[in-house]
Amino acid sequence: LALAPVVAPAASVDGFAKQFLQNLNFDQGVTLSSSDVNDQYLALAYTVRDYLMARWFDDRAKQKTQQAKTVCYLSAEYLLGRQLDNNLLAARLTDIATEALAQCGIDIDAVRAVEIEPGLGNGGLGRLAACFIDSLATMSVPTIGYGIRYEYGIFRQAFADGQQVEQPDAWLRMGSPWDFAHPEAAQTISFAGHTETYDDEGVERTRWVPEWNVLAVPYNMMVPGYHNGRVNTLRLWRAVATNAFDLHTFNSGDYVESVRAQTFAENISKVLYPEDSTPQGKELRLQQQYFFVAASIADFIDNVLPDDFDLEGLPERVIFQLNDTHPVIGVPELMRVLVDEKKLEWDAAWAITQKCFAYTCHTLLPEALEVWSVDLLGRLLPRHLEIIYRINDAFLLQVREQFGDDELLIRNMSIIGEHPYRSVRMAYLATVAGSKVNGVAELHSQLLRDNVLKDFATMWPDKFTNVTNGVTPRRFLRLANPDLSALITEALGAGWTVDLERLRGLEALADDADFRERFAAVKAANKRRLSRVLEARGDTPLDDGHMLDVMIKRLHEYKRQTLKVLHIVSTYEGIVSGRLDVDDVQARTFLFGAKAAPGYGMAKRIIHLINAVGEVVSADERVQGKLKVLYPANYNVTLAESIIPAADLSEQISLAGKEASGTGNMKLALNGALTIGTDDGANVEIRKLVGDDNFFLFGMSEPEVEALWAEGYRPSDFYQQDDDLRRAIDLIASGAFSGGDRTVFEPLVSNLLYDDRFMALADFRSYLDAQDRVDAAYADQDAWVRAAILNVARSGYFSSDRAMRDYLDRIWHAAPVS
Ligand code: 26V
Repeated sequence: LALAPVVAPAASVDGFAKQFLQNLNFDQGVTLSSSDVNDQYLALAYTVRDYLMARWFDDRAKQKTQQAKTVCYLSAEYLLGRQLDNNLLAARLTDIATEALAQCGIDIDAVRAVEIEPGLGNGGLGRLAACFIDSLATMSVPTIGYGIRYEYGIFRQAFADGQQVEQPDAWLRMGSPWDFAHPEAAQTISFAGHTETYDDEGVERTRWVPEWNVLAVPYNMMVPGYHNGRVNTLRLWRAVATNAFDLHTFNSGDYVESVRAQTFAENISKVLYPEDSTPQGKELRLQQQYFFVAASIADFIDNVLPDDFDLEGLPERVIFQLNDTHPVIGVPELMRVLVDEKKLEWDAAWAITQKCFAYTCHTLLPEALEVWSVDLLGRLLPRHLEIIYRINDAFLLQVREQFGDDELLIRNMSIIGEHPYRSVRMAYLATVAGSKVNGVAELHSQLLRDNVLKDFATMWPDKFTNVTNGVTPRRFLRLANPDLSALITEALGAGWTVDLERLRGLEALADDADFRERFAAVKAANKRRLSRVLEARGDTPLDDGHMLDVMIKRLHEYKRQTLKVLHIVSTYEGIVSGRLDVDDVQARTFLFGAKAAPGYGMAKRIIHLINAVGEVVSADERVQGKLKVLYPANYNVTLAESIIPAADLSEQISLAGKEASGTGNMKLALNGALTIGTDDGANVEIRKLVGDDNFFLFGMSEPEVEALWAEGYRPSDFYQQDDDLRRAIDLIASGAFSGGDRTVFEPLVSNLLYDDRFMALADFRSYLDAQDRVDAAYADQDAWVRAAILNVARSGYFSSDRAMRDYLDRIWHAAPVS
């Protein structure tokens, strides 16, 4: 009996209903009539799981026996979004489940709505990881996503008087049906202590004598491929104390002290990105990173590889992809495992390690490049610091061999920085150790080679490559935009979901008036759907006939939400001063979605400004309802799925050279929004593909930005020389949006006038001109819809399936298994 294969329940409405009711009774412990919607959600999730389970067992068993190379994606973030719909779709169960629940008298939409999304990421980087594991499963590539099971994900954002307040994201509160805890497979992860040498049968070796341990308990989640029966694994680690509870102390009455160890250990996976401005915060962050990476490497070697595997062969069996620098401590960790534990020679271990890692860089901002103080790293991971020093010594020797004794170059390239304090530069460590280093869009990869990692690119030109980001068409087109999906399928057949270049077939239809009409009807329906979603959240619904102009992304100065605000204020000022005839103004709704880092003061002021401007502009009768500003709180993946299909205009307005790629830009173009954007990140590639006629380009190019910096940028000059700009800024400064109080936005205004690191004022005129072109284009609805269709037709390149093929061919040298 133990050998009997696990079989999925019958894939019929009756089979599904039976399984669902069983799960409701025996797992949730309720009857249908006594169940509430959360019981129903959980039972439905269990049922979907039941269908996927047999395939999951199968794929995991094969992983051990097959010789295939496994992609281990190491990421501190996975911004998964809701799971139910995605998994129903992957398993072809959507219709069956809908019907089965209807037979039980349950509306599946109501059940869908109660799912709390796991927000285990901050933004683009975390969502990218989620898109990648979806594509890898859909392409049947053996993959394990490794990360952290944060108890609290990205904070919930609320507004109080227009200002952001953060609330904890207790996403596990109502149960977590999609993951499976395996406490029996826990790894012990060590910290601190010291190192010592010892004699190992005549060989001098080093060992680490740690001071304390925690347990890393794996939680497995299914990652089903789309319609291919493959189920990969996302393995997230939770920290648990080794000896949680001190009974003796408890009995003596010190209840707090008795659970101290538990609290301390469990803090490691407590919350996503805890504030890292304090030393304690920094230390916790490094603990998190080492915790999940060490657990993942040990797990792969102990549990995924066959027993007695010869580690010389490791590079044929695994690639550890480093999603930014967060997992880079895995490099010295693998060295430690190979040298100290498995007793390989240093050089052999280093040869293996270099082949097993590849590194993706996701930023160009110097302040976002991670460094760890030698002091902290040496205290928390003393053996790893020694290993890093040794890697660096060998590396710098190599630099001297190749470039001579150029001390300045040595100092610039050293993995150890000296100023303002001795630190380990994690991006450099990753670059030295990785077999490949990639940026995430063409421009970004070029700037990495030319600036950030220039000397490394000179040393190892072949190490550097580009893989332009992508997004999963399953979640961001098929699921988020069912009506457009149906229209596309009707026109092109169903294959586009896994072969997005097929969207090219829509180009011909852009000239078909009947198709344009149907496409426009879909957009209108999506706006009505978004409007209902907003209303249900307690937000303002949309007005009919408005262009929907969206800026949805994290709040950061380099992304320039302020530039968007200046456009709104300028238009508003034009109307109220009478210089603009309100009848000539295109009705627009400006929709923002953005969270600011809790400790990022300026970003929070910008949120306050958006809300303040929105309140005044939306309500002013002189505007006659022509301009509306909406800022629904707590923008997340779920809300994005409603906004993106409804959008007309996509704001991608970062200062050129600052946005590594962007992925929201891709999702919006794919759903038929036209982009107004700078030549930055993947915008460059979007514009090339969709064509200049279907994209509103503005602003300085990256070389122009450099030139203006070199010449000396004085934002106040732009303020003086541009009447519209001056009037917009003066209006903000006057207190018009702060009840007459001029102090509220004063820091923001002086920052713009005297600092403006991201050159909003320099690009203002060009931006306004581009917005005029947008208005003119929107006035010709037929031409606009044509351009929107062409955006969809030409965005197939931005599928994360294509991105995965690029990684497989050029970086991982791995392949799908049949
Ligand atoms: C982090 C920090 C932390 C310190 C303060 C400033 C700052 C600024 C940015 C970041 C983000 C770094 C990593 C990241 O999330 N990059 C994003 O990755 C996306 C996926 O590749 C890409 O589309 C975005 O353009 C990029 O910002």
